[in-house]
Amino acid sequence: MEDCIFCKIASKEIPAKLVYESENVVGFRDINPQAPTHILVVPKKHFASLNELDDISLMGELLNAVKKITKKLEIQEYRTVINTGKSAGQEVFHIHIHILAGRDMKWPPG
Ligand code: DGP
Repeated sequence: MEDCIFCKIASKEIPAKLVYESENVVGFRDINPQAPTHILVVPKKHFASLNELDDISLMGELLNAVKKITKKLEIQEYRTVINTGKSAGQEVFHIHIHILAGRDMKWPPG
């Protein structure tokens, strides 16, 4: 999608620190990390949020990518977050799973 920053990262139009790539999914380091390790996992195809993502197989691929990335980075304890909608904290409207690790997490999240 035009003017979508994560579409541009997925297509390598703009650079990012990639940690994972498969046919349909990329994982890269967050530009503004909120933990010592902060990775974003996104589908290459544009879906604005979880509300628009209707491909069950791709949902599985995204979670599988989380498992592959955490295994590769030797992370055993981590938090995954999907912000859906503005009030939930979503700023980039291309669905992404945050992987946060390397510090103690609070619950409930703010
Ligand atoms: P969210 O608030 O859930 O929409 O998270 C968006 C995240 O995307 C936020 O943690 C910062 C990150 N981000 C925004 N723009 C860029 C970018 O150009 N490159 C990278 N690597 N991360 C970005």
